[in-house]
Amino acid sequence: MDSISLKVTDKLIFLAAILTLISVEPSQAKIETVKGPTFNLTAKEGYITTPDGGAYLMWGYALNNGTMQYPGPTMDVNEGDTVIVNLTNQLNVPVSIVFPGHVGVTATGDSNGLLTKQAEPNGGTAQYSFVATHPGTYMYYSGTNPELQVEMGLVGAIIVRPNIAPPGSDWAYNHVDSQYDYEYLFLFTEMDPVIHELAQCGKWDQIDLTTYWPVLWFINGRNAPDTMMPPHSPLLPTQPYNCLPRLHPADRILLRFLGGGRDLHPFHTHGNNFLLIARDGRLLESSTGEGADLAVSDFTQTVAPGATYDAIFTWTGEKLGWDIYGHDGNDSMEPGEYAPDHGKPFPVKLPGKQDLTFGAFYSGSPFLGTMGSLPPGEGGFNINSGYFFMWHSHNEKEMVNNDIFPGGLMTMLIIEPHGVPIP
Ligand SMILES: [Cu+2]
Repeated sequence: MDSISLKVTDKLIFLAAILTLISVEPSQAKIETVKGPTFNLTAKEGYITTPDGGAYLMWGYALNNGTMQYPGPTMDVNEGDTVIVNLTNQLNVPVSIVFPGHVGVTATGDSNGLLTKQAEPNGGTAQYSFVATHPGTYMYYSGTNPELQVEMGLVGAIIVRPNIAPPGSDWAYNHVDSQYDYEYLFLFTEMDPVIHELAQCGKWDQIDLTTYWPVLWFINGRNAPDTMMPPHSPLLPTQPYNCLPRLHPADRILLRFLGGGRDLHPFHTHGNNFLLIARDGRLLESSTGEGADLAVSDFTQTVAPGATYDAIFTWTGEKLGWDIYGHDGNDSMEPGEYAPDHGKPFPVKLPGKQDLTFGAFYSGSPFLGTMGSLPPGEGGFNINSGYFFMWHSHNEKEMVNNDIFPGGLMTMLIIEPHGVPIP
């Protein structure tokens, strides 16, 4: 859908929640990762919270025997690295890790699982090793009873950095087509709370995975509006990662989409199409060295379970119909300004303020970086007078938290005026 109309009461509750929860300070623009190539993970239990007031028992991969986290730490390695992952198991069932998309994974461990070596319960260990031969976006997750263990939270992302990007330039793959200014992680999962409630009560024998019925949806382990809260919020000690993409006009941002659950998640970017440049850690090229010549422009990416996708998104205000800076013909152009619209007047007479439903994201002006007058008490979140676009699942049942709309697979893209730092 192209616009979301909320009942006024829903909207007020939603905005009040955002204003209460979100710091106006921006989040980081690089995906927060842990540098490898050696990682020590511990499978342990803990609790996460959801915006509807829920708290759920989870299993997660903790870094260096620290706090359980959902999802697991985002591993960051370079092409050619020999990656070593040491797993210690504090749970009371066997666990393991598989690394789809990597070849020649060697594993040692306490026991043989169906897919890989396992760490036995209550202190068992396993070790996995592989050479990261291809740059790209990957996942890791439990290869032991994954239907249950991935649901319980044993899943995370791996980023393999290419080795030929020029110094000071960020590329996702070994080609300039994958160059980006900022990158953002979108690891999608879903949850059936009944499974977690039965687990919390120790009623493992009553868990029926064939009646799986998710009612909570997550980006990087958080549901909207928590997706927009700062990373490492003290309110969410086991959910460290947020998802709040930001860019200036004409910047290129890399979106790393990962299907961590069991359902398809069609993720929709408002504001512009994206260019899908890679799937499952492979550039969409007709032959090696061609670049992303098979890239596809689209407005929704259906993210399949187990799959990963890399997309480049940019935005200039082209075809918006007016100069986003509100320049007259004598001003010099801003970087990334869409030239044919330079000096164009805003074509619409804005409605009277009494006819508008205001909100925290409104700047009071159609022009980027310009704060208009707002009634007392309105605005406040849009401190840079940016443009906000809702990004969300196009499977709109996934935009709730336990049937409470809006929530779930949703966040905001912020177009920031030039000069606003995106760290
Ligand atoms: Cu929409």
